[in-house]
Amino acid sequence: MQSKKRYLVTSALPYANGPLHIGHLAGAYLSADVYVRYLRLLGKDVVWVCGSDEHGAAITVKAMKEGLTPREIIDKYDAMFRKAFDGMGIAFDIFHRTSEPIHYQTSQDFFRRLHQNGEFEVIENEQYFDEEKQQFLADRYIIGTCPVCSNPDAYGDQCEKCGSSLSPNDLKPPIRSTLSASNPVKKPTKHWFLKLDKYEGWLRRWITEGELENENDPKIVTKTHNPADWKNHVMGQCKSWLDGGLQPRAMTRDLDWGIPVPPEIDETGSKKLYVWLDAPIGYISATKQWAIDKGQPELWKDYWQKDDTALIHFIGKDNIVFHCLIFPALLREHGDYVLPVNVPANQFMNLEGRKISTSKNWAVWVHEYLEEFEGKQDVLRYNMIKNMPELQDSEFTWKRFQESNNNELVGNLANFINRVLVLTTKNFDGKIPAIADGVTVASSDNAAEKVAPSVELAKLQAGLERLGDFIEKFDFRNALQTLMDISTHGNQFLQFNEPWKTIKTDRNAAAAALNIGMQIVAALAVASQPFLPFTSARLVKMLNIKDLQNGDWASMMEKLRNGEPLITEGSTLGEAEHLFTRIADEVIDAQIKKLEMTDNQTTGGSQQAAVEEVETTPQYAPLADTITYDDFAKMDIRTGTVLTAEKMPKSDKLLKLSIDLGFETRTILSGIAKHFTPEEMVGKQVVVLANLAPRKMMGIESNGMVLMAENAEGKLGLVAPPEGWQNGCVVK
Ligand code: B3M
Ligand code: ZN
Repeated sequence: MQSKKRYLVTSALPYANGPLHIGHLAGAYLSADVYVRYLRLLGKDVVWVCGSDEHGAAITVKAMKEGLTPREIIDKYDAMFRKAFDGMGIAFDIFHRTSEPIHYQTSQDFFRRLHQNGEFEVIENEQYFDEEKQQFLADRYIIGTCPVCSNPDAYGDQCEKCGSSLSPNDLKPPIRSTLSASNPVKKPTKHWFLKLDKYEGWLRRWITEGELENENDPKIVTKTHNPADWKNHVMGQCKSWLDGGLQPRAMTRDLDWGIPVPPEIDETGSKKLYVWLDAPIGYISATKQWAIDKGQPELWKDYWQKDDTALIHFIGKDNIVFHCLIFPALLREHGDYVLPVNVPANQFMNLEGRKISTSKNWAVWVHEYLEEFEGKQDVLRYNMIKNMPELQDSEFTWKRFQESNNNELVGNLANFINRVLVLTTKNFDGKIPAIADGVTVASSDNAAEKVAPSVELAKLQAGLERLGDFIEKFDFRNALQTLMDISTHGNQFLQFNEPWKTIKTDRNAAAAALNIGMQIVAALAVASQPFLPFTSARLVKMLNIKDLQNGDWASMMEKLRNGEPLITEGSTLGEAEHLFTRIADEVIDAQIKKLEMTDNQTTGGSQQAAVEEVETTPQYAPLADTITYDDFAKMDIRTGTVLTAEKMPKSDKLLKLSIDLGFETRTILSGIAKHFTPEEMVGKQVVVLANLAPRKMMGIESNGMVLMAENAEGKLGLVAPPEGWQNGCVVK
């Protein structure tokens, strides 16, 4: 956990040019919501800001399309955002707007200060100009061929097909204007460029080593963060940008819509601030507004200017360079601002095998979900968190949505809670029963064993600690799994004790089992809140305990550490109701049909189109650092055949393989148990890194590594030698 005094959490400001879809939720919002809710329950000082991003060509393009003014567009989508976030229980401290006067002022002041500090270089260069429309073209208005994936319809700022960030000069011909049918020409224009190249040195040291030199005295170095805490794909993108060499970057644009460059700096009066300059400053103006609303207008400074603040940016992977390089450079060169301690960017969530696409209407829209699945916000939240694209792109499918609702939320969580509550209500008059002498648990050989209640409470404590650790590491998927494991344990405990039977034969035993069951339910009421806040609130009512407050997680852990119960005997329960209900096939089929219909309208409905899109839009891991041939030649890679394969006891990841390398037989432990059964592996030809230093895992020495290819979904495939090749051949 960050040992900082206070937290400032930001979520990417969504462009107010379209409604929210599940990809947004899974990216920068639900992740931050889980994190912030948890911090609040720990009693931490945290402010979470967000707002609408209302400038840039993203807005004007949409306005043109809908035949509305930019103002009408931003008002429309800003209002929709507020409703959708609110409906999903995404609880920012403030949701602001970049069209607010306080934001104009903050952004212009920021620009002025950078100008005074001499951080800009005014450069005249050639830019695309639409002669028919008599205007310079924003990057978004220029279309050409993507240099990375050859998509012929890439925009001048980004290719929506492969996600690469681009600039107009990267595009290959034919270059087109979206404003008219004409081909744009290049014309000189003048802009203010941030000297990013000058900051490369400190940016690299800061990001990759977590060290920041004092600007006046380079001998004074501050430790800022542990680089190992940053996600690999985030670090990888930063390094590849740094290795590519940073270039000066224009911070102004020739546009009608946007924040004017301060008039005393731009004598033409026509230049606007680059949207990627003003948008992240939106985090600052949002914090200012939050402080004003709180009646303490100076309070924002604590969060932005004091070193004991942990600033954390939640974003999607397409925004990494702006949050890890450009905005930090702006903050530091402006002076008086903290830098982020982490930027836990998520990757993208796909939908039913294809990239989510607003323009093609291939999406699950949050406002529609809220209408069609009334009261089921937590089902979507559960699904999104379970499939959060934390390290890799992930996928949402309606079938899996249904399965996880029916099997996990109904079958596990709701079932456990309902059984405990109903049995207690029925047999103990709705009051938490007492434990007379110990509780019965399963011993290691599954026999009944009587233990002190504190033994069960200690298990609960350990589970909750594990859960919290996962959240602190931004590993929300495993955190959610741990929550469900606690519920699974509760079900197993009930099943073992069978209080519905013992109530007739041994009332004390039934009482003890239900008391422990209630402790687990009480823990779930708190621990589910970051993930399933609506469920948690209902559970609180059913338990008849007071509404959750900041710090409740901390006091829960304190009680457990002291061996005290979370809910005391004799307290009266509220009324039990079902927390989740099954979702029928028809409901799911209707959603799938709805998607197929948009598909028909936009692509002519061919299944082939769907397949093609997946196949042509793979996501690539960032390229590793360059090595020399000598580095490569150090590796001794051989062909081999798997002779035996078995599961390692107590491990769900490892398979123990014996592999014939021709000249000898090796034992290798391979982390592939989730991908291959032992039976599948026996007889397979494989490629082995044969001179890897031996490593002991779970008491067994592993001698080498079996090579695998990993695809975008995280699936592993064997790398195989040509069929029938003998074992022991050198791969080079
Ligand atoms: N509006 C891009 C996006 O919506 C952009 C984020 C701004 S964060 C300061 O993905
Ligand atoms: Zn591309």
